[in-house]
Amino acid sequence: MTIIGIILILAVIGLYAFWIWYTKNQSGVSAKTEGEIQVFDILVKGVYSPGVIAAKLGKPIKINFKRDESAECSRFVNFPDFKIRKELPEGKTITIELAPDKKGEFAFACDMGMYQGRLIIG
Ligand SMILES: [Cu+2]
Repeated sequence: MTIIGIILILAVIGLYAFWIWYTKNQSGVSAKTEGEIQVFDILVKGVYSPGVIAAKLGKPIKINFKRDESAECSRFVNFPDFKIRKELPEGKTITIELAPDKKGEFAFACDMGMYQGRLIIG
């Protein structure tokens, strides 16, 4: 096999891995369930990680935000569709409880919109 052949195969594998990663990021990380509750853990450090989360309609949702940084920008998180604005003290885990009554995508963000996330209800 030639070097070019090997490079081509590696490129195809790389593209495939990227595609899987991209698809997962677009469709959202799914919840861990605690009984009937859908639970997500989001780390706030430079970004929301994960930034896209996916839940099912009809079961309550808890999102645990842990802000592991002192950057002023991420101090508050907003869920405009639910009229929620919460402070995230550094180093603490703050839980936000939601009970969406319809399917769709609901954005969440810091006060300035630099940190962006999406909750997908399907
Ligand atoms: Cu901000």
